[in-house]
Parts: sequence; C-alpha cells; structure tokens
Amino acid sequence: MSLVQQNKSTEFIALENQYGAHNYHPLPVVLNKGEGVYVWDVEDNRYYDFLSAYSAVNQGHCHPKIINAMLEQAKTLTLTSRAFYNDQLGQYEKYATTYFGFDKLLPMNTGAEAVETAIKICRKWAYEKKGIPETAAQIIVCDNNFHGRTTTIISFSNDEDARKNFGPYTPGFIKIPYDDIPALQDALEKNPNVAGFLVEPIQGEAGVYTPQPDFLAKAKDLCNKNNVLFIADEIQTGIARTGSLLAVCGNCTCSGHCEQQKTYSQPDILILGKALSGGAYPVSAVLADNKIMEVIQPGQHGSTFGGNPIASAVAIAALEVVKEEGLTLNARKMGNYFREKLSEYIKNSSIVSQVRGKGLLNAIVINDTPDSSTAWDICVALKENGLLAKPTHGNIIRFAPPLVINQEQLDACIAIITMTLKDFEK
Ligand code: IF1
Repeated sequence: MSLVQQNKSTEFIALENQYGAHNYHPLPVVLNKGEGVYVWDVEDNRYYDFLSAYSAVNQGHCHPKIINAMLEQAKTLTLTSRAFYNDQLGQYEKYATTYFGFDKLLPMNTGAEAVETAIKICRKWAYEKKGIPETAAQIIVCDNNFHGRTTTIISFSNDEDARKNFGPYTPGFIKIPYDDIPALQDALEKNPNVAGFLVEPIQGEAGVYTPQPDFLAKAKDLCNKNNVLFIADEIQTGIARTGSLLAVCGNCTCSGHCEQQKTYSQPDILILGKALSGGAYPVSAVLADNKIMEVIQPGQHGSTFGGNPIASAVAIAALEVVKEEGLTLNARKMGNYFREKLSEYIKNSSIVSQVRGKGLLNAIVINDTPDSSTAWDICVALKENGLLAKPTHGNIIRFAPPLVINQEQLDACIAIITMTLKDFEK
C-alpha cells in the first residue's frame, strides 16, 4: 500500500481514535462500500466479508430489494411512534408471525432490547400465569452465553470483559453448563420458581459451540414437563444462518414455518434481530403465542422506534429475500462444503486443530493459547489477502459470509484461507 494510500485509512482510523469511545479494537481496515459478499476499503481494495456484521448481513450487503423497500418507505413515512397506528406494522406482524409460526410479534430495535423484552414477558407470565411469587422468578441461562450488553444481560454473563465493574447486577438468573441436559434437569428439580430457560441454539461469541443434535429438543421437552418457557435467542443463529430457517428447526431445510419445526423444538418465545433487516436497519422482534404474549397489556412495554414503518417494510423485504433466493438451502450446502474442505486442510496442519459449525456459521480453532496473538495475526494476514474475518475468544476465528455466497466465491475464499494459514504453519 503506497504512503499516500495509507494516509486515507490512517486519517479515518485517527478520527475514530480521537473522537470515538474505545469500546472496540477493530481490524485496521476502513470500509466505505458493500455489495453482496464483497466490501471495499477507502483505498478501493476489495474483500470477501467473512463476518457479515456478526450475521446481520445474511442477505448480502446492500441487497437491492431491501434497500429499495427502505428508500421507498423512508420517502413516505419514517416514524409515527406507537401512539398511532401505521399502515406497515400490521402487515409486517402478520407476515412474520405466519413465517415463523407464532400468534403474535412484539417489535423492538436491537437484539439486546428484544432479549430484555423476552425476559420481562417470561417473568410476567411466571407471576400471572404460572403463579410464581412476585419478584421470585428465576431464568436458567448457560455458561459462556452472549445475549447482549445491557446491565441485566451482562448480570448473567461470565465474560469478565463484558461484566466487570458494571454492577450492581440484576438477580434472578441460574447458570448451568451449555449443552448439559442433566444439569438443566437438576436446576429445574432444585428450583421451584424457574420461569424460563434462555439459550442460544449455537453459542456464537463463545466460539461457535454447536451442541449435541438432541440438546435443544430435550431441553424443550424438559421445559414443557416443568411448565417453564423455552426461550430461543436466534439473533445470530436465526434466519437461515445455520442451514435451517431457525437453528432450533434441527434438520429441516424449509425457509418458512412448517410442521416439522413444531415437532423439533419450537420455542415458547423466539428472539430475532440482525438479519431480520438484512443489516440495513436496526430491527428485532419477540414472537410468542397468545397465551404468553397476552401478559403484555397497553402501557406495560414499548419503544419509540419499535415497529416503525421503515423497520416493518425492511423486515418484510429481508424475509422475502431469504425465501425467494433459497438462502436456507444455500447456507446448508455451502456450509457443508466449507467444513469438508477445511477438514481436509486440518489433516496436515499444525496451526489449526478444529473446524466446527453449522450452515454458514463456522469457526476454526487455532492451535495456540487464547492469549496469544496468533488468531489476530492470521486475521490481519487474511485481510492482506482479501478476506475479512475476526477472532472471537482468543484463539478462535469465526467464518460467517453472507448466505448469498456461490460456489465460485466460496472456492476463492477457501483458497485465500488455506494459503494464509500455510504461512503460519510451524
Ligand atoms: C458486540 C458478540 C456476536 C448476539 C446474540 C443478542 C445479541 C447478540 C446471540 C445482542 C449480538 C453482536 C454484538 C456485538 C458483537 C456481536 C457478537 F461478539 F458480541 F457476541 F455476534 F457474537 N444475542 N451480537 O450475538 O444484539 O444488541 O447487538 O443487536 O456487542 O460487540 P444487539
């Protein structure tokens, strides 16, 4: 990169350093354009995006259908607040509840807001329907969870970076190991006031931990038997990312609601975000059937932007794209191919010990200590070779391209990844 070229990126990085809070440590690349699986930096270098904004850009950057829906609505009516009705929200609620198989949808904006909303609905249901004594409700969560960054959510995190010095913490949560049915059973037997079980179908931030195939169905069954709400946080795993419409769908490749989903582990409360807008706009949602959602009555929950006309129009377009372009099946096929090719590489590798994931939510484990800089150094080298990815915890690199990726593009990316890894082999 020439000195002149480098100045552009350097200038933008310096601006963020001087005027922005230092709550991230980004890779040294400054992006200014996105299209499909590609992003470009200010020096006009093109990259394959293998993070997809943490699975928000499943439909590809700046998908024309989604952008057009946003532009059209933005020119017409952006925000009314919920003090009045608008002509987009009801259509979105009908489309999305039918799409995922629920009676009702409560619209929010960020993922964390939707998780907080689900926690409030679960607690209120426990007091008003299950008869748990008020303020005594407990929600079971898993070790190494990531559900967002609000004070309540980090209260049940065990990630010290996310939690330390943000107390006092919100009570009412019981932690168990992830993917551990006996531990869930034990927690349910020992605690009479359990209201819900909040779980990620795959733990993304923890390092793309995929549980045993029957974990979610067994957890749902235990929740049913104990009159406890099964709450699936599909903010990162949902909307075709794992090769099913929802990760809780198990092996179904439908791109809409189907009966098989019901038999698998249809959650009592479903939490969506990120790709619900294709990355164009903050849109999140909580879905549940009437017997649960009816605990929320007028004036008991809300948000200025929740359910705004732009969000509604964008979400319909984003979900239509998933169906129209067969992204669920593409994620499944491309993901299987990706893991197969990386597994072949690993056979003769000293630097990579494992590849894991489902659909196009995958990760490789670098054969070094979590506090080593190897994973970071590999990501910097990947960037130099035209592919953007970021380490999750220490020595794990997450690979999550937009679900629109085709065979030719994926082969090119696998070549970049294996070529780059070779430079780090001992
Ligand atoms: C950051 C992680 C991913 C999520 C799940 C709720 C939320 C997220 C399963 C909250 C958000 C984002 C947040 C972003 C980085 C990214 C992330 F590394 F933080 F953990 F994806 F793995 N549930 N995840 O993954 O949604 O409020 O952000 O809209 O905070 O650094 P949000």
